[in-house]
Formats: sequence, C-alpha cells, structure tokens
Amino acid sequence: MKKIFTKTGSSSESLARTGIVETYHGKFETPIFMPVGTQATVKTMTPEELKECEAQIILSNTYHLYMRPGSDLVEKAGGLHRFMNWKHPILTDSGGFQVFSLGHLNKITEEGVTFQSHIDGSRHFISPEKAVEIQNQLGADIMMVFDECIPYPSDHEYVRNSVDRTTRWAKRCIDAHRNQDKQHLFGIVQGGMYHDLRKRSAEALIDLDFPGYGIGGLSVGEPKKIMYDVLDHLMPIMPQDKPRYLMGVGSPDALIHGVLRGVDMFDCVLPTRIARNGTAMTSEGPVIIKNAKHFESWIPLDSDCQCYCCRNYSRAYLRHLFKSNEILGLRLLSIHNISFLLELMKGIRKAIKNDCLIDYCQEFYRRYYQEEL
Ligand code: PRF
Ligand code: ZN
Repeated sequence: MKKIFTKTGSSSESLARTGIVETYHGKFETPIFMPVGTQATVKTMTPEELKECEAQIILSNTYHLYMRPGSDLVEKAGGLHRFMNWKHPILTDSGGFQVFSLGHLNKITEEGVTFQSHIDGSRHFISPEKAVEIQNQLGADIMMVFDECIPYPSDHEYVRNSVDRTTRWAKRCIDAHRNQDKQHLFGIVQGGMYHDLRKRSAEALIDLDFPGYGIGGLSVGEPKKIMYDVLDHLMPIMPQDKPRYLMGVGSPDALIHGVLRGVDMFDCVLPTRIARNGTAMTSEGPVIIKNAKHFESWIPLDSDCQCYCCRNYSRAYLRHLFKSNEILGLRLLSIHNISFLLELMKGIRKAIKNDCLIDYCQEFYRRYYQEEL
C-alpha cells in the first residue's frame, strides 16, 4: 500500500508523535484537528475564514451529501472541493456512523443497511460498495470504510459478530474502490470496550494493509476512562508508519489524552456547535458569552488568541450580538473556537518536537480545567 505518512518527531515521555500526511490536495501536519463540515460547509464559516484559522484538512459526511443534494450533483460540480470551494484536503466519513445514529435504522444484514432518511423518511440502502461509490463521486482525499458503530454498552457476543462483519465489509470496500491513486481509503477499528475484540479488529484490518486507520466506536457515551483504557491497549499494536484517526473526538481533554497515546487525527462538531450556543473555549476555560458579567467587558474572548475575533472584538460586543440573536455572533465564536483548537494542536506539535509534551499538556490542563492532567 502506498505510504502517505512520514513521521517527523516523537516524544520520549509518551507515544505521541508528529508527522506529515500527503494527499492529492496537499499535505497536512499531525497531530491535527479537522473541523467538521457535515453538509459541505463548516457551519457559518467561509473557506477563506477556515484558512485564516489555519485549518489544514476538513471533514464532510457521505450520508448527508448523499441524501442532499445527492452525490451525482456533487460529482457534476467537479467534486466536493470545487462544489464547496475548499482547495485543501478533505476527509469524508462513510455514513456508517450517521446511518446508525441519525436515520431510522430498519435492518442490518450481511449485504448492508436499510434505513429511512432523517429528512423525508424515504427508504434507502447503503452497502459497503455503495458507500465507496458515493465517496469516489465526492472525491475526498481520504475516505472511510463502511462500518457498524456499536452502541455503548453492547454485549461481547454482539460486538464480536459486528466486528467480524465490519472486517468483511472493509474487504468489500477495498474491492469496490475505483480511485486508489487520488483517494486513500482508511479502515476503521471497532470492538466496543472489549480489549480482545479491539485487538481482533485491528489485526484483521492491519492484514488488509490500509494506508491509515480510524478508531471508531469511542466517545459514544462510555466513561472517558474506558475510552483511554481502550486506547492504551490498542495503540501499541497499530502500525507505526500509518496515521491513526480517533473518530468524533475533539474536547480539549480528549485531544490531549489521545495525542499522548499516539493518535494523529481528530474531528468533532464540538467547537462549532458550542460556538453557536454561545460558549467559547479559551485558555482559561469555557466562557459563556451571554453571562451578565461580560456586559461591560472590553477585553477579547481570549487575550492569548490571535484570531480575527480576538483581534477585533470585545466580550461586551460579542455578548450584545448573542443577546440580540445577530448572526455575526455565531460566526465570530465559530472562528474563535476553531482557531483555539487548531492553536492547541499546533502547540502540541511544537511541544512534541521540543520533547516537552507533558509539561505543555499539564500547563494547558491547569489553566483550562483548573485540574491536574
Ligand atoms: N464510525 C464512523 N464514523 C464515526 C464513528 C464510528 O465509529 C464515530 C464514533 N465516535 C464518530 N464518527 N464511520
Ligand atoms: Zn480568538
């Protein structure tokens, strides 16, 4: 399999590493956070604004784009990059997770999944082949295999059968993939909270020699300790020379714990979602901008932040925008939160290169959570 990951640094105190991933639309540095653009837009932000926040790769969703506007239309537009005017790397999730969490699931069989649209209730069928065909049409730089994301908790026998089916589906995805030079297809490790099944899933997928691996089925309602335990057992058996992507995870604490265990890529709707309900992530912890205490506050959201929002606007103004339901408020907080997480990842990459990652994370943790790491 074509090598897409080059390791550029490592940490003597943990499994963390820095690297570069090469794709058809350019390179990105790891560890990285990928802002989520579910419907071919990172909500409220233009591609220029994303670039100014130093986003290097964004994520979009097969399930949503297939339902609306349809992958045929996106293909006619010249692919997702042209359609949404983002010229840099894009990763698309397979729809596996969304079918299970959003649609009204009707039936899972060996062939695939039947479900009803979350938009109009119409019936659809997605198979591994179909998920790959749609992602080939969308033209993302990194595509994900069609998997089953198992709810937490699930019993061992159910998870074992599901893991084995996800492995068989992964093989079918490889066979269906039509654009191997331009689009990299990642496998997804499942296995719930069971260490033996995580190992079984990882080993089977490693045999299939994917260029990179997602770690799915985590952050689905289990206690954080369970997620970190799974990573502790799983990460040491993952290939060193391939990127590892912890799917749907992006709170500051989980980013730090993931990086310390050797995760390279993350995505999460958290920064943009909480921005739209008026919560900013700052180096001193979350700020709820509507709080009365910001009424006459002339300081920026975060005095350590250089983003467009923090360079130009006071908390008092941002509070006013949110109190008045002005759209600019949603935009400015989204810009800030995305910048904040990307800046955290940049600091993490620098700390790994200088081999002072634990110090960096402890310092961040103390300021953000007023807690020890
Ligand atoms: N599978 C896929 N996408 C995902 C997940 C998964 O398990 C998760 C779980 N956190 C988020 N996104 N395909
Ligand atoms: Zn800012």
